[in-house]
Amino acid sequence: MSKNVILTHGDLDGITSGTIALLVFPSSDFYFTRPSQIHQDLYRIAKDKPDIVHVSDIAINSKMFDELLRAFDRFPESTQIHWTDHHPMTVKERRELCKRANLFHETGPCAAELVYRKFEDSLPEHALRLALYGAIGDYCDETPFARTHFDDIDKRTLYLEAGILVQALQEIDYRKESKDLVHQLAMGIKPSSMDDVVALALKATRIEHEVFRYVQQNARKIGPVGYILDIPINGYRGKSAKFSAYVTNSKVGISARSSDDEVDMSIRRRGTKVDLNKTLNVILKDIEGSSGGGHPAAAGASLDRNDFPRFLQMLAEHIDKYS
Ligand SMILES: [Mn+2]
Repeated sequence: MSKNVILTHGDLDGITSGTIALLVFPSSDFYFTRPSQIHQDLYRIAKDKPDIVHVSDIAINSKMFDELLRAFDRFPESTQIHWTDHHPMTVKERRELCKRANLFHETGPCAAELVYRKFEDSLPEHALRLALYGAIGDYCDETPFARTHFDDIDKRTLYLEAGILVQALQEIDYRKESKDLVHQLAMGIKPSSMDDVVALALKATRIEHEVFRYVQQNARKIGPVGYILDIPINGYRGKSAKFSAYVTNSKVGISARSSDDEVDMSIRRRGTKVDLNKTLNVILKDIEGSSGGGHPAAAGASLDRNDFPRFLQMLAEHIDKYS
């Protein structure tokens, strides 16, 4: 039986890049995944011997890379694997991926832009808007591609439509409701016409303003690093990381959530060119059991709860030295 599978990330760039892939390969099975779990999903999917597998917006998790290559080996030769992504990867990772997958990789544009450009000739007109929503969602809206098309369509309207999605996604459980969203977007329905999504977006926006006030009153600062620990609401992590940099007048902001034995955090930079992905690669090497990475401007990490103060100290010293 012929079968196609799409795997993508749960944020807006993931949703839009996956939806564009769905327009290229209609009636594919659609799954959300993440860097730490992609190899397991591929293992599972390989059993069905699909014709096509399309992966987008999934960063390479260096610690899991060998597992990923082993998962590739489980597919029959006949399976075509497309891998489209914009997260940093090493030369070696790129070379290994190319051996088995049809790789389209650039840093700079969002994944949705890349999937759109790869399949442009076989896409309906409304796919372009999806690519631009993805660009806005991932702050990748200054590429030549994005600039050109923002000029073609009224960009203020595009930002409203994309903004509705960005905000609503703060309140949507991506494993459940996001699949409906994908199918509506694939049909060309505009976010402003999705009543439930609009209502969630407004609710999320009001919550966000409260989160800002909370961060303003509770953020702390160590040198050039502002941080907030355990905001009293789920989600809003990237946003509260940004806010904590701003309200403490810092170069880096962190929003951290602690559980019994672990701290998990989102990290953002502010007014500095320091590469957070590279910084984490350096610092986390010295912290056993930690993991993390992402983009130069936006990253995440998780580590043992007891290591959090030491991590903050190391990060502060590193930022002082390299920015
Ligand atoms: Mn992305």
